[in-house]
Amino acid sequence: MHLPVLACLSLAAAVALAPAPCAAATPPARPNVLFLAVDDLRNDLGALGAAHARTPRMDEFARTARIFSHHYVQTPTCGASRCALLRGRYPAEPAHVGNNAIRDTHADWGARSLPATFRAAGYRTIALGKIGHYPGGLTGRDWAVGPEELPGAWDRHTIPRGPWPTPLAIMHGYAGGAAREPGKSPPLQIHAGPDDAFPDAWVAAEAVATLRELAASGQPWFFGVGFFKPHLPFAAPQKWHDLHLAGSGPDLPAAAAAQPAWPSGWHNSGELRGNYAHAGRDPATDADYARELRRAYAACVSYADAQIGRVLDALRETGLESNTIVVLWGDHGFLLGEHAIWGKHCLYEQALRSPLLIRHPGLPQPGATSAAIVETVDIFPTLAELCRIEPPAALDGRSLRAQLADPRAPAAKPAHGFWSDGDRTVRTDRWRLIADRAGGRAELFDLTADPHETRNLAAERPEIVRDLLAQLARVPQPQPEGRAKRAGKKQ
Ligand SMILES: [Ca+2]
Repeated sequence: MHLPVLACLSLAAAVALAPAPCAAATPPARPNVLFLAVDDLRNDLGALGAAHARTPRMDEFARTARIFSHHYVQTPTCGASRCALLRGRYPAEPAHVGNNAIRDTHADWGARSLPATFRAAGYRTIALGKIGHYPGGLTGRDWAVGPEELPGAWDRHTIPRGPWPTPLAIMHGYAGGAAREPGKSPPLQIHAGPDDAFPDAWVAAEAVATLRELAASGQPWFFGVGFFKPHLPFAAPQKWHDLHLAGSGPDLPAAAAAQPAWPSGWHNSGELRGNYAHAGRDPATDADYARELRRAYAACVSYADAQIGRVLDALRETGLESNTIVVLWGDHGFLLGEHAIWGKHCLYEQALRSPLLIRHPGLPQPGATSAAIVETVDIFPTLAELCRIEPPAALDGRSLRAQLADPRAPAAKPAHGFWSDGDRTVRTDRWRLIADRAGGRAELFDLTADPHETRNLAAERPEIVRDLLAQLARVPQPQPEGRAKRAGKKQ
C-alpha cells in the first residue's frame, strides 16, 4: 500500500509543472504581475550603458532581471504605443497610430486586451496613473466627465488627484498643482521642494498602499503603475537637477545633433515647439539651452527612478516579491537633439527604442542582457505564458520565454514601427529601413557601423532595401477601412 505514495513523490519531482497526481498536492500559486510603465523613457539607464545616467534604483532592479537592450515600441507616441501593448497587435488602421487609439478603437478589441484577458482568467486587474493615454483612464476634461478609456478591462483604474485641477493637468503637471498653459509654460522647471510637489510621488504612494492591500488578498493580480516623468515638461525637484549640474558627472552626449537631414532643430512636431514657451531660445543654435534641456530630462529620469524604487521596496516588504513578475517598460524614447530633432514623433532609433526589463520568479542568469531584437507586442504573449493563461488568437508578438531562459537566444523576428501617413520602419539586427507608404522614399541605416544613423545607404545598397521592403510587406499597412467598418457596425 506504500507504493502509490512513493510513485507519487518521484513523479512530483520529475514533472513539476504537470498537473499533480496526488490529491493532496497544492498547485503552485499563479504569479502576480507588476507592470511599471515610464513615459518617454529613452535607454538612458546606467544598466543600459548610459554613463551620464543617475538611475540607481532601476539599475538595482536590472541586476535581478533580464535586460532587453534592443526593445522597440510599435509607434513613437504615448497612446498608440500603449494601444499596441494592450492589444498585443501591430497598428491595423490609422486610428491605431494616434494618441486616442485606445479610446477610439477599444470596442473592437478591449474584451481581448491584455488586462481583460488576465481578468477573465481570475486575476484582479488594477491600473494606476498613466497606463493608457489618459491618467486614470479618464478621458474627460475634468474629474466627473468622460468615459473610461478602456472599459471592462480593469477592476480599478485610478489616479491620485493631488493638488492638480484635472487629469490632464497631472499629465503635464508643474510643482504644487500648477497646470500647463499651452504655448506659455516653460519646458523645464527646477523646483526647490519635496518629491511630492510633482505627480509621480503621489502615484508611488498610491502604489505602495495598493500593494499592501493586494498582499492581504488571496487573489492573483495584474497591477499596472504608470509614471509621468520624464515626459515633458522636464520638471522635477531641485535635488534631482543637482545630480546633473555641470561638474557633477558626465553629460548626456550631444550625439548626432549635427545630422543635416532636417532643416530645423525643432522638427515639425509641436510637442516641444508649440506647447512651451522658449523666450526666443532654440536648442538647435543655442548649445547652452540644449544642455539645459538634456540635463533637465536626465533629472526627470532620476526623479522617476526614485519613485520606482519606492514601489519595488514595497513589493519586497509586503512579501509579494517571490511570486510576482515585474516588468519595467518605456512607452518610447525621445530625441534630445539627435537628427536635430527634439521630440519623438519619428521612426529613428532613439524614438522607438526604450527600456524593457523583465523579472520572473526563478529567472536564470539574472542581470544578464539579451541583445535580441524584441518589440512591445511581445510582452502580451510573454506574460500570458509565464502566468499560464491562454492568450487570444492572432497576437502579433512572440513570447520572450527563450530570451528569459537564455540571454543568448536570438531574435525571432525583426521589429516593426509605424507612424502617420503610412510611414513604416523595420529594424533587424543590423539594419533599419524607413519607408513611406509607397516605398518610394527610403532611408537605410547600418546600425552596426553607424549607430547614430548619420549615413543614408538606400542608394548604395538597393538589394538590402529590396529585402527589407519585402519584410515590411509581410505586415499589412494600417488600412483606413477599419474605422469605416467600425462606424458601419454602430449604425
Ligand atoms: Ca510617452
